[in-house]
Amino acid sequence: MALVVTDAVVATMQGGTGLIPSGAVVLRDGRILWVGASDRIPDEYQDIERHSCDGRLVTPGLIDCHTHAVWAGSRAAEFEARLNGASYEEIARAGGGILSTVAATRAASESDLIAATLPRLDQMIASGATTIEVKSGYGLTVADELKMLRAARALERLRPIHVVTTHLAAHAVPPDYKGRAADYIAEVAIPSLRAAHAEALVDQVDAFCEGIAFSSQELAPLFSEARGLGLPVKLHAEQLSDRKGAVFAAAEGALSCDHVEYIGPDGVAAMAVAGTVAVLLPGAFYSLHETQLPPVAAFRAAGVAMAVATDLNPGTSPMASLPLAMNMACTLFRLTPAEALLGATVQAARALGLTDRGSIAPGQRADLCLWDATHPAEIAWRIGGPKLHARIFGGRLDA
Ligand code: DI6
Ligand code: FE
Repeated sequence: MALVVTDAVVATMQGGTGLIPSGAVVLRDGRILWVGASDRIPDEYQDIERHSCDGRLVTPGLIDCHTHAVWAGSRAAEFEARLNGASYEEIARAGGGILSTVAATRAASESDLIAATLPRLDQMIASGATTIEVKSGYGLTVADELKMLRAARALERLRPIHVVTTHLAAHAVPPDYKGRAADYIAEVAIPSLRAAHAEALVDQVDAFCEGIAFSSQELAPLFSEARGLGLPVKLHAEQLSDRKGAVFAAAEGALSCDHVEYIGPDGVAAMAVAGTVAVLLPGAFYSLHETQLPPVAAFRAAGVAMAVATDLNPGTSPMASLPLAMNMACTLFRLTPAEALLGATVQAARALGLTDRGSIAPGQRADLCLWDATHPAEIAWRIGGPKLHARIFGGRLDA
């Protein structure tokens, strides 16, 4: 299988957007072989089938590095309650919020969960995603966490998408462990991680470090278990308050700290030293009517890479479109359009510990997006993004 994409505005995402105004990309056997000017395609590739982009923008396939895409049930009533004055934390403490999705997810079978997820997955694909991360965290028993991870793994067999699975049993303390968070970690989170790893269901480990969830002290045994299993860690840190989660996670060598609106200078410095990526999730900020902005200028000054993701979930970010998240990252957080696109490609790959995708360069996976656009800034500029003209997944055009 080989294909040459020609007459494209190619955003290679190497050294910024790395724009090639009239570019071509040679693909073979699921990999990128060559990228350069359309009139410089080497002779050895002259016989390969060509697809003209007629001047359209081509980017790497987008990478959504933070989603809770698998869930059952609805949170529309909670949305209304919040508009009537209840806060996200009040609802959570009263047993709603994440725990209401837990009840619905426990009641669903694996195939129910897959069926509920596919329409959301199709929206992500239609918006340009070629790799997505999917977390567990709405099961909170060993069996239900495994069921979620199996459903997440199944998605890859049903659609042209790469799925990175994340164990997030430390998302909330279930009612039967109320006030016993450390026991929950020991009796459910760690055993479910071991079982998921034994079944090859888990690629990385995440947790929610927050007043309504877990402290870093409670999470330490889980992260050390992850290390023992050779699994990378990441953390929902400083979303609603500064719990010093980023300092803890960076010291554990975390791939990313996510949300980070309330992070302090100590957290930023720790992330810079560890090379931990800041994953910005403007959909949750928007939905929760947050006013505390993530310290974008401090991340830039410290050289902390910033990724952008949807945080697709029923509570705080019912949003499947990465281009919309990129628009929000620019409008709400003041990222530049180039930073937002880097955030959904190069930096998102880093946040997942993946080196084989995120840019258009020889050796990278042949996952590309062809947009009805002519400049990379258009993806973030248009609210919801320009139309995806076609998608190339594993070197195959699936227009
Ligand atoms: N922070 C979030 O924004 C999501 N999880 C988390 O730890 C929200 C999940 C939910 O409300 O269902
Ligand atoms: Fe999240």
